[in-house]
Amino acid sequence: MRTDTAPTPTLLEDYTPPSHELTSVYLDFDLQPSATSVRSKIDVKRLRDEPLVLNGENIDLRSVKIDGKVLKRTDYKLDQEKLVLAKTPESFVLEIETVCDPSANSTLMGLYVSGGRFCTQCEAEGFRRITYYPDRPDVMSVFTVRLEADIATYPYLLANGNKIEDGAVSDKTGRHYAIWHDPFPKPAYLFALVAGEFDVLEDSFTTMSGRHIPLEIYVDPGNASKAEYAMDALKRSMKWDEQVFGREYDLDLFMIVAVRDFNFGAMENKGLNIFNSSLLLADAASATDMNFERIESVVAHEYFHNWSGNRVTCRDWFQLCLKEGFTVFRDQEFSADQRGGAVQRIKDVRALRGRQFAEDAGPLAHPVRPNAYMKIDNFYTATIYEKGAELIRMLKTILGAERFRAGSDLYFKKMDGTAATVEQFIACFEEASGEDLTQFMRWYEQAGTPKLKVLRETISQGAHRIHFMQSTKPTPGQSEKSPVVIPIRWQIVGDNGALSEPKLTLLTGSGTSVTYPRIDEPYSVSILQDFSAPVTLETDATTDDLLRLMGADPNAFNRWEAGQTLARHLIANMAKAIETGVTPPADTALKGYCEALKKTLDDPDFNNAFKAFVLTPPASSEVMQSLEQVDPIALHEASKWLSRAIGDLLRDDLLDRYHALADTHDFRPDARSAGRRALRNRCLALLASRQDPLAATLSQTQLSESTNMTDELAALMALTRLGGQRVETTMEDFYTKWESDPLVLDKWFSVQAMRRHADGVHAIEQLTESSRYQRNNPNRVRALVGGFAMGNPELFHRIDGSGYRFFTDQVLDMDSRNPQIAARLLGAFEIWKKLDDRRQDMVRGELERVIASNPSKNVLEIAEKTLGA
Ligand code: 0A1
Ligand code: ZN
Repeated sequence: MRTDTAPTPTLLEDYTPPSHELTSVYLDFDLQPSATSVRSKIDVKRLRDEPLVLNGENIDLRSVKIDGKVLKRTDYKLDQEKLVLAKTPESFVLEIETVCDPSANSTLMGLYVSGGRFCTQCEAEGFRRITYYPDRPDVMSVFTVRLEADIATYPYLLANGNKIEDGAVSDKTGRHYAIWHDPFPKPAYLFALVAGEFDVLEDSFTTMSGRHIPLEIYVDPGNASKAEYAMDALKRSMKWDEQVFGREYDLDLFMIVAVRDFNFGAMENKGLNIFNSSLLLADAASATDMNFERIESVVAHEYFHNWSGNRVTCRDWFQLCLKEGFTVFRDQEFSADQRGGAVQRIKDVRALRGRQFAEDAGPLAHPVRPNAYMKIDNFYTATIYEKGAELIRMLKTILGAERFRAGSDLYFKKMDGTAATVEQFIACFEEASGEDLTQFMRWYEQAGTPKLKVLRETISQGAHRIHFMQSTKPTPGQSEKSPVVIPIRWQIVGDNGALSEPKLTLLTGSGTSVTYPRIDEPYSVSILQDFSAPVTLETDATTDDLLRLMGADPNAFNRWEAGQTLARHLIANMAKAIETGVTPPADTALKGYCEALKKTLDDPDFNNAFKAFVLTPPASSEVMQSLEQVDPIALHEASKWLSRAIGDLLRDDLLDRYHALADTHDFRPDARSAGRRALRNRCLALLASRQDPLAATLSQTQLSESTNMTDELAALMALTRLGGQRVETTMEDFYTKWESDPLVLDKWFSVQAMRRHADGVHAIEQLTESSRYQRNNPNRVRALVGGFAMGNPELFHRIDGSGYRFFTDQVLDMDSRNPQIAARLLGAFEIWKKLDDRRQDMVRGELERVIASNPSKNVLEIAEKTLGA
């Protein structure tokens, strides 16, 4: 919605409790694609003598009644955003009738139509597009919902809770209805309905107290077998939450529905999770191992929300991390148990560094619990989710597993059925553990990634001291920073492994030091093992230290980390050399680095998934964070240079390994098989980076012979990296082969977005205009426009500005239909202050153009903040 008045932010300090309580809500939907009528009947109790404010957007109000009496237009105030009843009785029945147009709803918030089916998305503020309602998470109520629709087009009618009745509508031919009741009080953002034709995959789970729960996954007709992996992941999640957190499922039925048009990944609506089909459907032929892995973790995430989010919800949206940080932590722990701790930690830290650290160091930095926002949709960020999860992880590290579990048990017991705050959450851990967590709260309040500086000093008789120091740079709106509590896990490591037990030091002030006795052999210190805190590290470690840790650190995560640190230095140095036009000196560190890679590759103690990560240097976007300002193309060249150098120095090993890891049995999506494919395809990618002719042959063969999407896509990407005339026909062949599978076509669009094109940005522009593109479908837009901005530095950062211009045009085009997605895309400019001056000027121009175009509130907030206006 466009607004001419300056929008005002919502502030945490302005929070006031609800003025009215809704004891029960009855909703009656007459579902018609272009005019759905919604009648609500709500039992209301006044808590304070204040007006009742009901939010509403883009809906037609037909009538309002109090205790059966129709209100006159002068009895209430109505504007574009709310309906206000100034005076209400102490307790009364409120009835409201509205009409909305789901078929014209391109925002995908509220009630909309996707693939001819009705579905909803109400978090965070979508329910107000369905009916007038106090659309805030601390207003919880018991919902009963009646759905009515054509039986032929909409054979399934689903809503939250348990179905209590269904049948034909007696006086209307061809219409049927269903009534659903959810006994657990919930806020409106957890409401959901779905109506349409589906295939259903059915299974069941018996809970720890012996309750039999039918499980149903609803998918497009013909896709049921593609939901089998999700079903398996769901059952494993249900079991895991019982065993690890003591949480049992509560309703009589659990349903998941897959939809193709969805703004986010998935949504935890009570008893009726709705998923973006890309995070639910998978089979060997059409989905990659990464897809399987994501499905497993998102199915778990949404299921875990049933307790951390639904049974205990958030008082207001400033507390979003309460459910998201905690639930991400829970899904990470689940994945670690399913797939191996070290590898999972590497994945999580890569994601954190890639997205959250960039956010925390840029113009959009905000605390894990922010204190102001324009559009809450813009705050579903890596900081709230991923940094939020790191805070919970630190809490567990500080308290230890047992006291952490006791705190979690207490939280669920004490806060069940309420809308809670971060303070209440932390208080439960304090009560259960006896620890004072006052200082820990700073992690929630302070934005920015703390820097941990570590220096070694030799003291008397060869003994050593390590100094740990912390500092955090100012972030927008927060110039002063106080020390946070940083748990640092460290250990002394010699050439043959551990020389001490791992220790945990808590840094609470700006600095502290620890001492350790003389050691009579060369050694290094492994710091921040398993990434014990979300900080950046600055140490005095030399190349020799990093090489020693790469080869001997008993902490697998830190072995990987040492390699990443070394690679970051190599890439940054090369980028500087390219930028300034000087030839870099022959680097002995490079040789040592590659030898260490080879040693890991040959080490039988490590699994293939781990080896694949060790052989993957950090992305240039990550290296960018450690630099002040850089020419992004030079940085990209430097990153390619390192992959090429690894390919050159390890060519024979990579080739041998590629052949040795060939598949011998049918596809299995388990972690071990996926690790094998990951390492094999990593070898292929490194060979392709050196333009090895053999890599072309291997990729061609792999492309034509593979029976799974992981190998097929890896081969396709290797071929696009190798370039040459055959790329165009290969891409076309792939398209034709997968023409009827939109999820695979999204992959095709991503490859197109990220590859080199002879005619530059124009090629991407043409793709947006082709009939193959679907500009209303978020997955497709993310694949092409998002893939271009985040994954094609050569074109996006073109010095003629054509990449930035094209991208901005696409954001503005999207904004006219779906502001949430447009605002999210625009986040790609958050790194602009790291770019060279010339590019900064161009990005500034684009951001100013966005602001001048009268964009949505979502886009305006991101553009202004990015610009620093
Ligand atoms: N709560 C969901 C995802 C979600 C994210 C953003 C939304 O609106 C702005 C809505 C839902 C989850 O964490 O899975
Ligand atoms: Zn979530």
